[in-house]
Amino acid sequence: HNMRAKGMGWGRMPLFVWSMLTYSYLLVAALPTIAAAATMLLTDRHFGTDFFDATGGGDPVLWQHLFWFFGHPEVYIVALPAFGIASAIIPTMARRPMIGYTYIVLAEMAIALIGFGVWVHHMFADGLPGLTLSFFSASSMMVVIPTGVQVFAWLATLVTGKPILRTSGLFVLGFIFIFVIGGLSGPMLGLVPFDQQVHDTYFVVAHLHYVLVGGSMFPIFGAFYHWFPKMTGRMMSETLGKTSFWLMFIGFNVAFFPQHILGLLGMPRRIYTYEAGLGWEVGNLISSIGAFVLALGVLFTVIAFVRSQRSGAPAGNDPWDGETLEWASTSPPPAYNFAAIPTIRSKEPMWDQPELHEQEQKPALGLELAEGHQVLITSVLDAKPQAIAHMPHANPWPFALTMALLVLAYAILLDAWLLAGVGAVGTLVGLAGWFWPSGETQET
Ligand code: HEM
Ligand SMILES: [Cu+2]
Repeated sequence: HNMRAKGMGWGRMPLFVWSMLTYSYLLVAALPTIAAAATMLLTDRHFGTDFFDATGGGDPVLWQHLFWFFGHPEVYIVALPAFGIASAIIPTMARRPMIGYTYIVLAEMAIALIGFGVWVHHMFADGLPGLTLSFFSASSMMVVIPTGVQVFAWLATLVTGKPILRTSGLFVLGFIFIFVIGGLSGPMLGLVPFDQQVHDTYFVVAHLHYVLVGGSMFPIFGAFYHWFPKMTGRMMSETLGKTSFWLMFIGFNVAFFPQHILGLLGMPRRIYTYEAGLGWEVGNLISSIGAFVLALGVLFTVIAFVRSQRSGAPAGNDPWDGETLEWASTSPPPAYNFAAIPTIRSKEPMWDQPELHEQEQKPALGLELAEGHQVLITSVLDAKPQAIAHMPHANPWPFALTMALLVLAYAILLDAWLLAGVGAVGTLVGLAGWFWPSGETQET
């Protein structure tokens, strides 16, 4: 709120930023549950508590509740940023503003909210009371509405625009296609009698790959092609990119569509090998072939990446004629992004404010950002520039902290108490180092 450009308000925020905002709240609300559950599991395993152990009066179903109370919101934590990526690429690709901006924002918030009320659909085969199942079946169906709103807004924007099909756009179209199929198997699983038949079969594996790979991996590849020129200043090869897309798209569907059928034929998941002669051989063979094609597709993107690093054409500030502000700065942008933060008067500033295409902007109130990690601090209500803050530089402490935590967690798992002590001390040192006042962060 106090670090924004003048004129930047709720109604002008890029949809990608909206999705990241919604995602952040979801993350903060969902993670404590899994942290608590994991700690309880740890004390069950090592310190003799019985939270989840029926022999000591605990309840394993409690574990499932806690896990899925985190787990279902988590699938939207994965999906929301990807929805935001799609909403960022689609207007640039369709050459027109997004249709239903407000509805997309509201839909994402609705998804985040409803997402907290559906977790029991992962426990339909537990033998819970019928009324419970009906409630969670109904709430699961509700998610379809805001998800549909988004899909139709994207499609309407594409249909009424003049789309230019680049690699990033192909990945977004692939995302919509695959995600919609996953969005169809989801509500099927939300039907209690159907789910009790296919729970823990490959039908669920097919569903989760359609929604997660389609809903997250494809948009992330699209984002990579869209923003790579901005991040590095070099273009990626469209030929390699499009080849990569088609191999990935075909490979993905060949790999995962047959798993729907395998699931309906009763093939259970979470087993590493199966007896021959159960009728699942052909489906699995096709699936394996698809997996290799998918991997080959990914390889093409790796090649495109390496080649572009070495010899990609210069990208310039705005290779796609994009509508949002990042295309006004150089590629790659300086650490402080803009020497003078521009004033925003539109949802698509780069299309509506020709002055943004000129190199030099006048600094507001003589506050010019010039070097390193500087940001402009503005007043909360009307974004008046007030001060320049110097943000800390990148340092190794957060990484050191994570490594120490990793050692600590594994040491406890393995009952290696000496190592656990080392990990604990390392964690404390990491925390102290990270938060030690460095004198770098200051306002002028
Ligand atoms: C209307 C939309 C959706 C509905 C009604 C739905 C419903 C379900 C149900 C009932 C299951 C449990 C199946 C079982 O184990 O028997 C399931 C599993 C799963 N869903 Fe969805 N789903 C939807 C959308 C999504 C989305 C958008 C994502 C991710 C972005 C997702 C990710 C998953 C995952 C990862 C699993 C597997 C969890 C496991 O390991 O058991 N679903 N879904
Ligand atoms: Cu779920």
